[in-house]
Amino acid sequence: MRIIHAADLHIDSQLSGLSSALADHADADLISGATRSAFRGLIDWAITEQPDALVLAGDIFDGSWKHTGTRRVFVEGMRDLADAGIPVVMASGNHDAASVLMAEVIYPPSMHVLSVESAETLRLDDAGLSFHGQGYATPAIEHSLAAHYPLPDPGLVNIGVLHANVGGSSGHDNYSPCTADDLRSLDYSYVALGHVHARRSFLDGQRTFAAYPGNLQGRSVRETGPKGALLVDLADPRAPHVQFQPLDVLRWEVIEVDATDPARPMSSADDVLAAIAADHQQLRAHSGSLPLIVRTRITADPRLLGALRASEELTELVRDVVAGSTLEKVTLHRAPHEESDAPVVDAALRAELERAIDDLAPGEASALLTEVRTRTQALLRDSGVDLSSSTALSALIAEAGQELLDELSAGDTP
Ligand SMILES: [Mn+2]
Repeated sequence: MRIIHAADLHIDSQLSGLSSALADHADADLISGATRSAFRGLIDWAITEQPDALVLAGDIFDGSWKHTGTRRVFVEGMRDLADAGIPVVMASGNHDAASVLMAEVIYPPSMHVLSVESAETLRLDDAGLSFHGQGYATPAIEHSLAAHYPLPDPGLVNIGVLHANVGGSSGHDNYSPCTADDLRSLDYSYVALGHVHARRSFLDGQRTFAAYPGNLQGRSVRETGPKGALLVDLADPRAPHVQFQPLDVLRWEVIEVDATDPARPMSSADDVLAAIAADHQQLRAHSGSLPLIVRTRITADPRLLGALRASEELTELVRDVVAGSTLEKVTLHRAPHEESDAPVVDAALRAELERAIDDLAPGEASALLTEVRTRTQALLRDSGVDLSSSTALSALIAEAGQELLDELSAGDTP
């Protein structure tokens, strides 16, 4: 008895943080179709594996926008699974709550969408499986859905389907909040989770009782490493065996180079480039032929940092040493001072700030641009600061945000 568990497919959502220059990139089609291709990969893999069911734990779609292509691709996948005799059990999440796409699709009868009204039980008697779950009626569910999930069905293998933030994971909206203990006390064999985009298993001793598969395809530099789905073997219902299958069609990675690391001293831009080249080689060795999108994050002392900042061609030089992969961005960071190396900003806050800066740069820049332009026209006329495009403004915002982070992190007292 086996199921495949996937979540957070966000079909047809676009990868973020890639500049418009990528439009002529060799992999442009691959990049724009990545979430869709990964979905197709999931369907093909399921047909090969022949599980007793495919479980989709929410955020299958990115939103309720009307995009006939998305619907067609999804329905084709569902029909192919139906032809292969594989039932699908799915629940909506915050992104596809009461989605137009969900409502208007005519599903094959082997596909089951769990109710958004109340917790529902769906029995696949032939397979000996009982699924319990509830989807999102509205995008923001602030109470715990799991609190109302039913008792396990005696004599069947019980599986929960839940889109929720377990344990208050930061960086994800705190929807349908619950604890790992809440899930364990449901007394199911396995709870198929969705919402948090990083893969994670919840263990009771050696026993996995719940897991997030993570999203199917990384979509930004915050979603790094292999992405895919889980094959859950329930031959022993008290000890599910969970195996990860990568299904991403391209992969995000961050190359971190610390020029102040005593184990790897670097004193020049050339040293830094050599270190990036070596780390990139390592990454390539682990990812086979899969296309990579990389950010390089360079930490250095003020002297070397100054030299790197002064180099107008740094980005191009880095692009050359990571040839074969797509360079998303190069970020520069000042190393903490030795005298006062306790950062002013702790790691969690730093991550929040970095996320805010990343999010602001591409999306919200144009509204901000209009505002800034009107208010600073006279002031900036002779400053050489270019606010004529949202790309230029985005770069400025990212740079300013980075400077702010460096100042806060360095623990520097004037
Ligand atoms: Mn979600």
